[in-house]
Amino acid sequence: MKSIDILMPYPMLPIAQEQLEAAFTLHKLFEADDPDTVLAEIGDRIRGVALGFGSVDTAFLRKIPNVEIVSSFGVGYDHIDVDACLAANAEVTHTPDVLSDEVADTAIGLMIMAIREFGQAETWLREGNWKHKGPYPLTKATLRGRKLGIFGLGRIGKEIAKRAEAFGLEISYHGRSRQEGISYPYHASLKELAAACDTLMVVAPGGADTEHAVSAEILSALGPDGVLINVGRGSVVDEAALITALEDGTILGAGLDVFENEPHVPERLMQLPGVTLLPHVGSASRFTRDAMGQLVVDNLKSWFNTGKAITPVPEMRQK
Ligand code: A2R
Repeated sequence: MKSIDILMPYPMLPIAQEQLEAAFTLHKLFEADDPDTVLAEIGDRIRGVALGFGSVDTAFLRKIPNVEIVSSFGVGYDHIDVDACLAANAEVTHTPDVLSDEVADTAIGLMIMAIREFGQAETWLREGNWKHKGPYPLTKATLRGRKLGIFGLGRIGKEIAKRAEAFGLEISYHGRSRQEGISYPYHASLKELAAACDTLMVVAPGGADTEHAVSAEILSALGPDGVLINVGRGSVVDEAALITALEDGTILGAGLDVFENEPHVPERLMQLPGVTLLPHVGSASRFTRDAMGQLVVDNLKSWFNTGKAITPVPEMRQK
């Protein structure tokens, strides 16, 4: 496969970079002094893209007119214009399943942190308050008796539900349709789900269809004991509406791993005491990130060896 040219626009983990370098002719665009000039020179030869970061749109695809496959790192692919890839006859792959357990662990950890204020309690200890002022105040909220509403009961959502069952939480969900063989109650609208639960877990994908789905109206339906957890995509939540809802007590708290404009987190959000914030670490262990990197490599190798990718995005199966 050494005769096959692969483009890597941004750095990737060693596990991916080293294997791709050994198997293909790898062009590391991020090492070029002038990436545009390099791309103009080699663009026609590129047959595959290993995408760890950055977006893919029509303008980019025009620079690599003979591309056959875009192998993307991560399960979400809202940064890739799939219609443009279909029009360019380019396969798109992602890395589902291998990260589901890790993200579900993060979601549960974040939920408990947000509800029991463990981040704030640790700061209390580190700042010497325990010794000088006494115990950390009792938390307003508890996990006991909580009703968990999952927005996006997919691969990750189901792993979250499995874990939440062990914590004794009552579970229901919303998605575009009721799922067969799932016993958790289904709510036909997100508003109905928010009204029925007090802990809303967002694990739906980003993109135009879900943009700002969690609006002021949804937060109001969630109510004053409500806690919002987001491990899906920042774009799904109207961040300005969320800040207002937290400030005026429309909801109780939030645990966020994803934001609208990463890595920028609004100052007003950071000032709020009842909020737990993580820097998008859902899948970020070496173990899981290596598994994702390996799948990026395996998709490319499979495509060029057999003409089939291992984990194409769903839209590719419909073509
Ligand atoms: O709507 P359904 O029944 O196809 O359920 C999917 C749901 N979903 C949506 N729900 C409401 N409105 C939408 N426009 C919409 N689009 C999708 O989200 C499905 O149950 C769930 C997504 O599950 P999976 O496709 O299995 O994705 P996975 O691996 O759980 O990852 C979810 C997201 C990623 O897209 C990243 O943004 C993040 O978690 O890492």
